Amino acid sequence: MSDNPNTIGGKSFTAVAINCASKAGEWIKSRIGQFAAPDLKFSKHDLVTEVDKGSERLIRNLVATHYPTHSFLGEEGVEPGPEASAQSIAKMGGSEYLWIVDPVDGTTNYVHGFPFYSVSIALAYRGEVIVGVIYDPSRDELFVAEKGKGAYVHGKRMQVSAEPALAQSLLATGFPAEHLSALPRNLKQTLALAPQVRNIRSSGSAALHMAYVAAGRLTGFWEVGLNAWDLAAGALMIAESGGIVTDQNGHPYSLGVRDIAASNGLIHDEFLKALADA
Ligand code: 2AM
Ligand code: CA
Repeated sequence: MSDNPNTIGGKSFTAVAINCASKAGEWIKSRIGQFAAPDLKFSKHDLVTEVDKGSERLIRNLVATHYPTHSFLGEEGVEPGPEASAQSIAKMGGSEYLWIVDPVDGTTNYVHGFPFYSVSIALAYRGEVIVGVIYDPSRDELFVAEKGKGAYVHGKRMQVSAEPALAQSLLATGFPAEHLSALPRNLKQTLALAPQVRNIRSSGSAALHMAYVAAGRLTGFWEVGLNAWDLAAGALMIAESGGIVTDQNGHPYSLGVRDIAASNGLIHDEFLKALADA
């Protein structure tokens, strides 16, 4: 191992994460035409699962080539459902080095050809995120954050937005797939927040929404029932861009957080209160 804890064999963790995200992103994009076939409707799930799985395999293999001893948590390696997701984080969150990967964040968009999806890759050291990379292949935008070193898009330092209050805010959310408790909660929150803010977007990729908060394009983002692979990279990015990321009770972000509230910091108290009052 080299003297610098961020490098093994000369290649930095961040360089490997960037390489993985851009390779996977280009590959996903190259496959998009294949879903325009008429059999889309009947085999949608399988086809998408194949792309998701292929992207995850690519990233997993690349990470293992550089860091064979590191742990790996990918969305496609975990059984569906909140219990399995929470368990996997509880089990793996304490690993020395843990790569946390969403090989396609925004799968529904991807299937429909709506160009808002991403590859999200985080590296945690003993439970703390130290590298976060989110790649948007549709716009060829790469968002990169390193713990203590800032966050960048197109090599330019990111900074959260300056809106001082909800009244000036552009927020984003996601409508949860779980319709018994998460969706009704989100809808109540949306109903409560909509009249208080400039507007609300729901663009379908939690990771990209997080990157947009870091870049100052959104004032804040909230969602119910997400997983570490949707959030870990973006959470570091927002923190390194001067924003705040907590759960919806105001506890600081950690890998187990599922109900997220992220903002430029200036609106955070007001944002949390509005969510709690909903
Ligand atoms: P995905 O595309 O990787 O599944 C959209 O609101 C966000 O919610 C996306 O980031 C999406 O990630 C995530 N998402 C979609 N279905 C989900 C589910 N069943 N449980 C948790 N998150 C989900
Ligand atoms: Ca996914």
